[in-house]
Amino acid sequence: MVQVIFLGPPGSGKGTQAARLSELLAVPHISTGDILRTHVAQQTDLGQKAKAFMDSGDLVPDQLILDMVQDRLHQPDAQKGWILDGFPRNVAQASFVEEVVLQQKAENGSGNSDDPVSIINLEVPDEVLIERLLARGRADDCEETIRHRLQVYREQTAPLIEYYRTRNQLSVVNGNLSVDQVTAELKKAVAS
Ligand code: B4P
Repeated sequence: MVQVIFLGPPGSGKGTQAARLSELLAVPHISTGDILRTHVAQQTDLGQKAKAFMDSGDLVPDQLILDMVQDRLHQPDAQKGWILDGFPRNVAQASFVEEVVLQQKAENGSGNSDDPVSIINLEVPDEVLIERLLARGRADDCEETIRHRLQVYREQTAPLIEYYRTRNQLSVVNGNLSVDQVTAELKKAVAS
């Protein structure tokens, strides 16, 4: 069972690389950012609640995110594996993933139940992140919001790096290479 989690700051290439690995490994790419942006575009109740947090660069509250991810992970295509992009982003979300992994392993029987979850941390220097995001120019890619997202990342998401490192689950990949070079490094990290 392929289970991959992408950590890394905003603009580190999580979305870019998760989409490529999803094709290569034939498992769904589940991006919480993309799901939230679809809700915002469709003006659902969740989208209307999430929008202000996303516009300011804050994390959307867990009580909104966890139900959304739960729904997605229960869809049939996610029963054989998944690539999570942008989730977990804090300790509460990481605990939720552990519960899901245990539950899916129990449901899948003993066959591949010992396959480890690959946790990938894409490392890219701040100045490169800011340059990439300004060039992308999404609604939340103005310099003030980018700096706030980086601060939120350092405070809430970066502690997960230590959390996974101490569990020997973490692979660190240099994200400051060409897109193809990063994909090549990721293939090695996921295979090992
Ligand atoms: P996300 O959608 O996750 O966005 P991101 O972290 O900024 O982008 P990512 O790292 O995926 O960068 P990408 O590959 O696109 O989050 C947006 C917002 O949603 C958050 O601020 C938060 O409000 C909310 N949210 C999402 N998940 C949440 C959660 N779990 N809990 C609470 N809130 C949540 O790459 C960026 C750019 O770099 C692209 O233009 C790309 O082309 C370029 N690029 C990529 N790789 C490159 C390379 N190797 N070389 C050169 N350029 C590259």
